[in-house]
Amino acid sequence: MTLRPTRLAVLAAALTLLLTPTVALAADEPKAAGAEAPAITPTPQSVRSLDDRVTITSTVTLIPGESADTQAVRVTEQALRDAGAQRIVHGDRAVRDRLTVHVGSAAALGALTLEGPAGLPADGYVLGIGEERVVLAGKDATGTYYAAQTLRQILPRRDRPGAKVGGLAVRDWPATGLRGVIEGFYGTPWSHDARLDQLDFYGEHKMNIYVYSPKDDPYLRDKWREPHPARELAQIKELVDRAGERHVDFTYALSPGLSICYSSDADTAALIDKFRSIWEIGVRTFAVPLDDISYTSWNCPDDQAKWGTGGAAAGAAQAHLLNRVNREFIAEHPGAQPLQMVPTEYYNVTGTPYKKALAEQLDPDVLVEWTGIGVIAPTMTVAQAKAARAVFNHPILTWDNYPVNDYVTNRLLLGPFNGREKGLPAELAGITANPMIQPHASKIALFTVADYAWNDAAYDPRTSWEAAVRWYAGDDTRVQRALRTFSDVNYSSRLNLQQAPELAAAFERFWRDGDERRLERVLDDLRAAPSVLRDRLPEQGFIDDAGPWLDATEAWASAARTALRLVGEARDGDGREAWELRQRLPGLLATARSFVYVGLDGRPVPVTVGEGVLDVFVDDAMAEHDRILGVPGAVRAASSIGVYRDNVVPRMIDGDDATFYWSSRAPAVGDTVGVDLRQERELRSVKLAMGKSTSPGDYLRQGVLEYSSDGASWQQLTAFSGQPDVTATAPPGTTARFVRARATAKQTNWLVVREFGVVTDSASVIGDPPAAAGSSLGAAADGDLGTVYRAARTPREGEALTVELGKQRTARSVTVLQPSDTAVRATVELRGPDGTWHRAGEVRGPYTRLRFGPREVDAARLVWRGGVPRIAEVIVR
Ligand code: LOG
Repeated sequence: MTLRPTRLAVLAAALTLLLTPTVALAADEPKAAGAEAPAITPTPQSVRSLDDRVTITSTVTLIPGESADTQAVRVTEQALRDAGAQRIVHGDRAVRDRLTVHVGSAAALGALTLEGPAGLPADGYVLGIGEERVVLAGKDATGTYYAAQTLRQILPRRDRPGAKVGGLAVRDWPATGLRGVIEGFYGTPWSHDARLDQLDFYGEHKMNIYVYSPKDDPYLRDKWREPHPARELAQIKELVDRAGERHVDFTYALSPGLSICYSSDADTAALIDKFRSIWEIGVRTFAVPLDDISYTSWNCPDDQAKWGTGGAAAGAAQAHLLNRVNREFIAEHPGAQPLQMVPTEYYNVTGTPYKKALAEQLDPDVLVEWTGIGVIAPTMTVAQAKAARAVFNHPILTWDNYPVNDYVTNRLLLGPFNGREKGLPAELAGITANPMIQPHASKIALFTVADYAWNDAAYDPRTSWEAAVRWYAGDDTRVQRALRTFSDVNYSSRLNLQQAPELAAAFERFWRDGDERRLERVLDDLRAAPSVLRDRLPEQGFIDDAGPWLDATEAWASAARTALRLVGEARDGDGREAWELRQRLPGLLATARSFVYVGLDGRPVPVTVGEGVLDVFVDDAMAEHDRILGVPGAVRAASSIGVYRDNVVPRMIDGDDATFYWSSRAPAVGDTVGVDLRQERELRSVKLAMGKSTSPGDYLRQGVLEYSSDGASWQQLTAFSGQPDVTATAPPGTTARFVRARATAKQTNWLVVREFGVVTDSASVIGDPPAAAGSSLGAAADGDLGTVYRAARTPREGEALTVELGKQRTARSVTVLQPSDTAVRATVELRGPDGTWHRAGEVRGPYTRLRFGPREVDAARLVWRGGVPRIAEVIVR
């Protein structure tokens, strides 16, 4: 019988740990500047230093005991060699002046007066160091193996004998029985080498289960009846062997739900036969996932005849199949572990006929996998786990959908496991985490999963994440910094809402205190991080995994760095340099957005890093430049709904009817899409073009068009229903800064907006030459530095471009901005109250700023003197 640690014991253990912040290091280990002491991970339940120390002697006697297997011995020997031992001699008694290492012997703890592992849960262990001995004593063979892993982490790294190791007592056990990973995502399955590497990693981090269930391996789902090709089977066998060596239960999962006939003897036999063939290669743990299938339609008429329809029928049919597997296969194979299953309703704890049928009819020893409340559960609580156990009436194994990214393939999820309540592991049969498509990049999050699953009481997401980054980066502090910086911009998920918490804080601080130098260092580090990682990260697989994200990070950092310089120059009054920098931003942003991930379907997906932080900083920097220049800035589009794929919100104001914004769900009452004109303008008309030929139904079925001056109180322009194209004309004199469409009914279709066109008083720019195609006269004075008036031809004698200000104002300057590669010459003139024009100066070069004493003006004009005009903005202030 195993003893579960009481909550109190766990707390006491956590306290012990808090009081011993840096556990166990070589007593004479010179600490490298900035380097952390080697940490035991996952965080052990209790660690106590003993008032003694041992020496790693040149020859070490190793005495294998009752719970030592070859792997525990192998890991121990390697750790001793790495610590400077030159010869390891197996024996059965201690030899004077030599360090003695007992592997798998509880009795040998006696000399250290340490309590043995008998009272610990499975996989627990005691590790004692002192009295010229090291004792590794597992509750079982896995426990001893874990003791060896802990020893490996605490011994120093030396190339000759003599290192002193501080006395130590570790008493350690896991918070839950099963801890590991379910390769259960859609998309490119992990490679064979990546899986082997993962199994090593699990063993080192005391994870003991790997579920082999990639959705896109045809032999596990679509073609579940067919045998694996010989080569693949040989690879599975290699994985099974490796898993065994790492004390990991290799779990073979077969998902027949897409085509199985539950009542068919032949299908049941096919399933069991396949399991049998897998048993032959050494697998002892099996699963039948039935997620992501339809249970409202059967695959054969016999099932309908036997069970009828509905959830209860589906539950009964699934229980029938699973019980047959359980009785005819699992029970018939001594040594088989409990069968696991994923129910079709895996994502909540709502009582339903389906769950009731499973609860009542499925054999009680089958483990039920559950993702928490929601497919990607932001939080998981003890109460929810209790409710899951109650509603399914079975032991619960969580299928935790973190850090899986198959639903956001544009993202890497490098933040910690978070939002899982303390005490949860004790309610569960175990925890399996569904990882990213990228195996190496998954290790940061999985490190934290292992830490939580082993010792939730001591778990702190942020601390664990920092430890994960240090561990993965290795000893080089520069690499540690680079990995931390990179992980920070890939941090957020549904479990960690804040993206780039450290970078966001640095930006916030900059906007508060204006310390450009400090932020410069942060951004320089961010820009350098990808190349530091490429050159020096020990695990190159990460570099392959993260390729496009590394590229994007470098490019975003360059854009942000330029944006920062822009703010600096603008604030220092160097308008010319600021304009020069400003013009580089669109290109830098385009590059930053150009890197793609290509998945199994071959579709390139633009990757994102630091979204909502880096992009917002660049926007804010441009807005600051706008503010200093005195322009309102580009019209902005907004939606209260997310974005489907790369059909981003700005596409509804790009003037291109072929591109569109596509929502990531159906609009609910109150959802809005709209534009911010950035200043109060005279509103003429609104034209909303929704739907598209390939999804004509994706439009707002019922809604209202509204406008507002402050974004808080809104006036209705018109109401609409049942039409994908909506136009409305504003009553004369209407002014607004914000215009939006608001849903007034719930609907099932998603939303496509091709264009959200708002026509404002645009008669403010007149003159010649006319604008070239794709450009407009208005672009010269629309408050948006990103749009350019491009003349269709060379001006004729006397032609001019006139900007009407609409009313008289006191002006002190005119600024004329041209794209840097333009060299048009023009005379700037201002119209005074008497209607006559007065020369203010000449336009020369991309940036012209003419200053004068306060003058009343109501218009400005550029009288062309040579070149083909291209004007980004004329600003009268
Ligand atoms: C799938 C899983 C997928 C995950 C995240 C379960 C039980 N099944 O909605 O294969 O990786 O969501 O996209 C799932 O979670 N279904």
